[in-house]
Amino acid sequence: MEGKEVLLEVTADHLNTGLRGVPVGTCRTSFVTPTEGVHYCGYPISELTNFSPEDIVYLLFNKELPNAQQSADIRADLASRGEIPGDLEAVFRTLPKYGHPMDWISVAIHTMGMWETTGDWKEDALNLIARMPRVMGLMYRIREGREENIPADDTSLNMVQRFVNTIGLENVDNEKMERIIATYLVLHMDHGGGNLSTFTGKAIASSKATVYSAMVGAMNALSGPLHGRANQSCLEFVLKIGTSDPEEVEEFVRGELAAKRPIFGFGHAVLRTEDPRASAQFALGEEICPNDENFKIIRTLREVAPRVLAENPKISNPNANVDIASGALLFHVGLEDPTYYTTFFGWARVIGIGAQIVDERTIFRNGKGTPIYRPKYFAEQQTLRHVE
Ligand code: NMX
Ligand code: MLT
Repeated sequence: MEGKEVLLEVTADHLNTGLRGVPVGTCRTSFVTPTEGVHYCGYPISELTNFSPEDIVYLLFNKELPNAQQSADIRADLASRGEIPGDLEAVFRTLPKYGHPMDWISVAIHTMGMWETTGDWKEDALNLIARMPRVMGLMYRIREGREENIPADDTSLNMVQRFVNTIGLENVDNEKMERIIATYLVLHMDHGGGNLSTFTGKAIASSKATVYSAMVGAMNALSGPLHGRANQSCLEFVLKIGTSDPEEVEEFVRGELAAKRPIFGFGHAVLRTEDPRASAQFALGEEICPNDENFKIIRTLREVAPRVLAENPKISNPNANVDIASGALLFHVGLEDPTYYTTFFGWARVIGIGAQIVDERTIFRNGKGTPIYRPKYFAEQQTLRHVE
């Protein structure tokens, strides 16, 4: 986008709205429309759900889907970068086990940045992406106290298999787990330029802090209950509901609203229909676990909650968002503790945010990068005078 075209006349009503609707930049990796949701490099997400996570890494960094050779090359490239350049297991062993997994992930990313930062935006972003499967597996095992006999990282495996190999859960269907996690990653990698974690990461990187520092800030933004941690809360209340009976589910939803608690898994700042990422996960669930108890509950919630939320005209979108179904699917394949769910979101977002940081730092303004972020705030008194 170029030139002096007026994109938005900023009025006092735009203040204190969390920048809703205020354009602040351009994004090369993805955009979100209110009705079709996210598109990665022009492809609606509904067309991408069956691609491998590595192929979508390629897409977000290169803005085109890979051919067979490029697909093999990106897998080999990521595998070659997979080794963590320090003893992360030792660092994890020092962390409080009651600390939230998102905080463990932030510590891991920051520590890896101290061990090795090249200063090249793309190198650092790809290195970090390549190391995340091992980081995730180690974080899980050590925080859960399963510290013995951790298998070596096998970089001949793909990213999802490396995680599944490291976490080493017994009595689970690894193939199903790989399918659920691969789809999860593809659906969650990117969501336009303005979601809070992405925006935060790019804002930090605009000071020319490192990819690692920027990503830690992004993960911290994602860890909030209104953003990424909603997937944890969503399964927590699915477990609390404990029934798929529509009347009881409705009573639960009304009770939460009366207690002024959000109905997690519903609503969105931009979308005005059900999020296609939610629809894709419901379709996957109908295929692999239609009779799972939690899945049955979210199937009922999907029917009941939008109707109840729509009674409040303030709520712009009463429909299901991305977080409604992911927990039930992860639970089904043996990842039963919702406290960890936001880390999967974080793992996926490292990819989209990494690609967006690379674009902002190396492509925009003819390669100079966008300047340091510095929006304008009015003093409250100025605002009041302005409004009068
Ligand atoms: N449950 C209860 N209240 C809601 C909900 C909901 N699901 N959705 C919107 N509202 C309220 C919202 O809190 C706001 O109240 P107030 O004016 O008192 O601040 C009012 O309705 C208008 O909100 P909207 O303009 O419809 O939505 P907004 O853009 O402010 O917020 C969310 C978007 C996603 C933060 C909001 O829908 C929400 O809190 N949903 C539940 C939490 C959730 O599922 N978050 C995950 C979103 C996905 N992600 O990864 O970030
Ligand atoms: C996301 O995927 O980041 C969330 O849906 C939140 C958003 O887009 O604002």
